[in-house]
Parts: sequence; C-alpha cells; structure tokens
Amino acid sequence: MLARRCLAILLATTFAAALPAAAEPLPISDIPADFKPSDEVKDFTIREVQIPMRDGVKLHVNLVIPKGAKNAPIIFSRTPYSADKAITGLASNTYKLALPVTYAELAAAGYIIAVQDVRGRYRSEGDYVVARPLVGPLNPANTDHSTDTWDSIDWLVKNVPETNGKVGTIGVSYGGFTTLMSLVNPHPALGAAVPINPLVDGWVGDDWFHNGAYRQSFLDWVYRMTADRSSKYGLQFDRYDTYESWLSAGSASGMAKVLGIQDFPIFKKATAHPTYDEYWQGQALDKILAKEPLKVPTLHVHSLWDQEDIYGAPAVYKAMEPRDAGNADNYMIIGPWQHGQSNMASGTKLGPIDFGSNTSAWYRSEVLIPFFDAHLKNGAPKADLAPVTAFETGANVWHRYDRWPISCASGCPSQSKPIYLQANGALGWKAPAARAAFAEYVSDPARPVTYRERPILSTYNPNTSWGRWLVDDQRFAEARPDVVTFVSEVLTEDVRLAGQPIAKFFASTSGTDSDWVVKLIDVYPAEYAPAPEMGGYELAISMDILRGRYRDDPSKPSAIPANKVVPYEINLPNVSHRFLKGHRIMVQIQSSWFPLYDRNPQTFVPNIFFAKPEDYKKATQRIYTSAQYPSRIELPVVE
Ligand code: PG9
Repeated sequence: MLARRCLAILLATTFAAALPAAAEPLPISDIPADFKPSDEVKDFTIREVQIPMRDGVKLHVNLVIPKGAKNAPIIFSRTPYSADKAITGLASNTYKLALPVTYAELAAAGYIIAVQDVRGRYRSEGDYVVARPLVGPLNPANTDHSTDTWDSIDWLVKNVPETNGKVGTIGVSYGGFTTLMSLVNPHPALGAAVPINPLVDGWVGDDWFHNGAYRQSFLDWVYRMTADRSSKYGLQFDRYDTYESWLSAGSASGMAKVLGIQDFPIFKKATAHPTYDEYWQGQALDKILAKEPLKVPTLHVHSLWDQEDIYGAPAVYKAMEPRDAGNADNYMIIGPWQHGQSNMASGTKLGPIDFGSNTSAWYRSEVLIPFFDAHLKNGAPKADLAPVTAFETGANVWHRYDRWPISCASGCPSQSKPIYLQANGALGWKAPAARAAFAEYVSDPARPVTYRERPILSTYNPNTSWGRWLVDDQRFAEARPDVVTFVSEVLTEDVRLAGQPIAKFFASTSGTDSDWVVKLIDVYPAEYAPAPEMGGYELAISMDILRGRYRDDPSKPSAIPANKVVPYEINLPNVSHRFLKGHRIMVQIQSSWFPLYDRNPQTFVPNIFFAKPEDYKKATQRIYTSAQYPSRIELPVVE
C-alpha cells in the first residue's frame, strides 16, 4: 500500500515537472503599469520636487545632481518654457551630453542644476501672469517672482543634502527677467546672479515695443505662451511668407482677430497701454533695481545683436552701477551674439559674420564659471574679472574695462563725436554748411519697408532665421526709394566705438504721425579678400525705431505738426565695434520696419492698435542736412 502511494507521488512529481505550467495571462498593454528608468548607469540623478510657496501653491523643480556631489552650490533657473525641456537634451547616461551646454559645463564644474517651472506653467500650480509685476499697485496678490524665488531658495538649501547652502541664479530672456527678480529682496543664500539678455522694459526697447512701436511679431509668442499652460498650440499663418498675411490684417489688432486671440488678456493689456504709462514704468526693472541695495554680485550678459531684448542688460547694469561703490559687485559682459547665443555651443559666427574664435565657449570658461566659483564655492579665490568685458566686433578682440560706456557726451574716458548727414547722401565729421538741404522720400503704408528680405516667416517657424535678422545685409533696403542712405568716404584709419550712439536728427512729414527707423551700418570694402562673398556687405551694428507721437513725452503722445521741421532723438543700442580702415560708415533712415513693427497710419489716431484702413495714408518725409538743421549721429568714438 505504502509502496503504491510512493510510486503515485513519484509519478505525479515527475510528470508535473515535465508538463508545461498553466500559462500566466499576458497583459493586454505592452506598456508596464509602473516603470521608472534606472539611474544606475547614469553619472547623474534627476530629482523631481514640488516646492510649496508661502500661499500654498506648489512649484515644480527638476534637480540634476551629478553623482557623488557634496557641498555643491546650486545653480537655479526659473522658466516659463518647461523645466523638463530645459534639462533634457540628448538621451545620454552622462550629463555632459544629456544637458544643454551651459548646464553641462556648470555640472562638470561641480554645480547642482535646479530648474523650476514658473507659477502657472507646465508642472507648477497657480496662475500664469506674463512677466508678473512685483506685489504692489500692478499686482494685488501676495506673491511674485521675487517671493517665489525666495521661497524656493529657502526650501532648496534646507532640503537638498548635497548642497553647501549657496545658490546662484541664471537665465536667458524671460529667465533673465526672473533672475533679475531674484535680486529684489534677495534670500541670504543667494550668492550670485547672471541675468542674460533679460526683459527689462517692455515698452522702451525689449520684447513688446521699441519706443512705442509695437512688435507685432510677438503675437506668435503670445499665442504659444498664453493659449494654454504648456504651449500645446503653435501659431499657424495662412501663408509661409507672412508679409501678405500681416498686410491684409491691417493692424495688430486686426491680426489678433484673424488669429482669434483678440481677447487674450496679455494682448488686451498691450492695447490698453500703448503709451509709456504707469503700467510700463511701474514694472521697468532698471527703474526698480536702481532703488534696491546691491546685495548680490551680478554679472549682466548682453548680446550686441539681440533680436529680442537689446535694451535690457546694459540698462540694468547702468541702473545698478551707482549702488556698486567698490566697483566689485556689478559686472557686465558684452558679446557678439544673437539672443541667447552665449548659451549656445558655438559663438564663432552669427550668420555670415565670423568672430574668429568661439566667443560663447570663452565666456563660459573664462567669465561665467570663474564668476560663480568665486561667489558660490566654499573657500574659492577671488576671480580675476574686469568689471566690464567687451568683445569688439570688427577687430574681433576682447577688452577688459573698468566701466561702461567708454565714450559718451561727458564723464567718460572718451567723448562722443557727431557724424553728420550731408547733402547728396554723404556722411562726414564736418557739420553741414548748406543753407537748405534735405533728403526726401515717400512712405507708403500700403508698401511698407520690410525688416528683412521676403519671405518673412513667422517668428517661431521651424525654418526661421529670426535669430540672425539683425546681421542681414542691408543692401536690400538701400535699393528701395523709400529708404534714404548717407555714406562716408572710405575710412583711412580705424574708427573705434564703445558705448551708445544717439541719433539726433531733424525731419518733417506731410502726415500727422510717423515712425522713424535709424540704422548705423558698417559697409565692407567692395572687394574683400578675407571673404570675397562679403564684398560690399552692409552690416548694421546698431538700429532702432521711434514712434513720432512720443518724440516729446513717451507718456503723452501728440500729433506731429504736418510739414514742420521737428527735432528727434533716438538712443540706439550699445555698440562695441571697430570700423576698419577701408570700410565706410553708413546711415539709413526709413519710416517702417514691417511686419516686425506694426505700421504707423501716418495720421494721428488715438490708438494705433485700432487704426482703420482709411487712416493709413502716404506721407512725404524729409530728413534735413543743413547748417540750420544738422542731423547727426553722436558716435561713442574711442580715441
Ligand atoms: N524674449 C522672450 C520673452 C521674454 C519675456 C517676455 C516675453 C518674451 C524670451 O526669449 O524669453
């Protein structure tokens, strides 16, 4: 009996082993319910945190921590463009490849990288307000970018065990704006700040307007950034070449209607505040920071061909200078870059303009990292940095300066010098002697001067070269009958500029409002051996627009008296440039810069956003070049 039972068990176990097990049902979905990528093979970890702010709203931060980090300072950026996208470059196991180049180099230098979605964007809670003003008359809430930065830094230094408790802020453009906001009532752990190409004054010369002329191309940004919280939607124009689209829409608000964004709050705020009123003045960061004590060493980064925020960095450097009694806390670097190019892998060229070396990489290794190290690393020595480091385009050399500007009307090491517009399209150092002389053109809003050659793509079209437009060859404009050109003799010696050119000119219009665009241009020799394809190139080194109604008072527009000679003044963007012997200096003037800027109807109307088709009229423009009306550009010449 026992033997039979044993045999039965033996047979059962033997056959059980031989038979296939009952198959486990496979899940229907091929995507595992819960998977986290392994960090084992990486040389860094990404830690995702939600940081509570003082009002309970939680803001999302991605921390990138190189393996083995200890006593490491934190580099903190705050962005509306996605903290996830900001840290994910190539899918690589080494942060040197995975991170965008600036973060990778900072991580290699021993820093933890922290990137936050600003309030209301992507994975952060709360409401999004574009460039949210500080708490006060323009912001009735109890939080702003300054408080959100303070609360975040406080949390980071208490909750990231790998840190030495010191934080540096950095960011480009919008991120430059949030970096400047970190300087208002700064957290004690904030040891250094690097605002790069920041939005500082949206009316005077950064993203939204320049001297009152509306940068309508930024409707593209408005659409992308405020249609939803995570930029799902990209703007589609009806044509690849948007020139016709803008022209047929009429005004900026006409285009907003076409796109269905006329009721977006940020667009309505612009149309409600076309003048430089309290709304703009109250949020201009140069004005705000001029009143703050300078507690945090700051390195301002300026791009000479910044197509978005060309006003901000030098303006805020200048505003903070009086607070820097020892000339040891307020720094600036001026590079030959487009917007954000200091953060790009290559700063050797911009379009066809060659700088002879990788200026962006040089800035990061010789200026940015030494600056952060000196202020954030325990026991680090002082950095050997000049208060101002400026690249001189044309000569392609870096200079160390103890101030900026180097040349101005008074109080600078060199004094600026006028170059005069002369009769017959000449330009020269001698004041004009002619009794009556002017250059004339007809400005027709139905055929506006384009800001670059067509086709004109939408700002963020994947094929756009928007980032390079400021170095476009200006010969296309010179060829138009509605652009007047003044050009010097061939230079017999170099002319060096370091500072801000100021256009002071006399003009009349047959209309009652007008835009004036002034361009300062370096004309290459017709035969140019170093790069034959650059022969005759007209490289703009500084240009800007003024909406005539604001000539006397940006906060009180007034009609221009028709056919009367009126003086105008435009502060042009800063230059650090050498016109080389053999080149010529050129000035061009025109009355539209379309479609980047909305058209001036050339008839004074209460609000150009709502100008009607019948308001747009041709006007005869005159630029005076006489002894009585000596139009000129005050050039910041360095002797
Ligand atoms: N120039 C962009 C911007 C900054 C601030 C407000 C709106 C736009 C940027 O590059 O972030």
